[in-house]
Amino acid sequence: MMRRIDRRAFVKTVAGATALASAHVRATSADTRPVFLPTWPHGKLANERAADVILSGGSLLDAVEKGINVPENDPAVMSVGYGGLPNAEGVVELDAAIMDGTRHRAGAVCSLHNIRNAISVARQVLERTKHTTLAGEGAFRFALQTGFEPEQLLTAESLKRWQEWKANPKQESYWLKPEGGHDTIGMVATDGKGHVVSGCSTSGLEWKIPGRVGDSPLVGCGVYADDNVGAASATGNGDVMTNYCTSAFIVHNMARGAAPQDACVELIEHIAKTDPKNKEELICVIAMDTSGRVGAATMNKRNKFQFALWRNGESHLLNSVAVH
Ligand code: SD4
Repeated sequence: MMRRIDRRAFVKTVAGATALASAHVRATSADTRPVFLPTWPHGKLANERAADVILSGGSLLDAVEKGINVPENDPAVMSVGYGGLPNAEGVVELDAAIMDGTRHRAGAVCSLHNIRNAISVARQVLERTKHTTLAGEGAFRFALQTGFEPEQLLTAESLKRWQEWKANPKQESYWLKPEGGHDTIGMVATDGKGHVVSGCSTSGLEWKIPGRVGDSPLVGCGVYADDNVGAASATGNGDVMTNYCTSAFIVHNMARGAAPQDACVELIEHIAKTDPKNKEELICVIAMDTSGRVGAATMNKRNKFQFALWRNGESHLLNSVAVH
């Protein structure tokens, strides 16, 4: 086994990532245990919660939902749930989706306000309605009907940041050009028995035009899961990624035989090829097949992308391969 420091440097290369993926093939071919793979460093705490849920008898959907609730509840994570940075009018609008690979069905909410656990509202859409996606006021009223408590999602810190942005005469806005930080949580997971789930939750791009919906709550973009193949999720500039149906693209690549790592890299290369300007964008994806092999890729070295891998009780924060 490589020491962790060597391993992290190693996976920065395509060769390293490919070898890492192969190692996961070997590690999981006889494995019937769960695997969780969320985006960004806050994914580590999400993994701990997800693992607790599944190891104490909860379903994989429960585990992914409860795992994603962790950054949603954490005001220090300023792109998800409570404390997420607001839109241009100072209103926090959340997007989330969860997809069940067994039923090939998702639940999703877009532009949800005043409810912190958007992924849990998305889960209720999946479990209690014949719809897939609810948006805006309808999503909010549905959340109230299904027992969620309304609350102010702005914290003192996120309000201050919005006021500073508003007061800045040189403020960047989406009428001009996208800009900003990211830390959406996307999570793909398997129960180790061939079942996969994909979940994603975000407050979207800060200072977005009110009503803007990103990739995260869109089936095939922020989430995709199919128990015949695997699952994928995404984080980064959703205004670009939505145009590529990122998660469906990756899962369809895997269906044609690509390993999760190769499927992620192929998607990134496709995005760069169709428009070379996209090489500058933050575009990050994660994937897992039904045997627990994993993949992750980001567009460029400028934007470092980390993901948290939980397997066999061990959790590691790993650096994704940068394709360009
Ligand atoms: C969006 N993809 O709304 C999300 C933002 C994100 O890390 O992933 N940030 O475009």
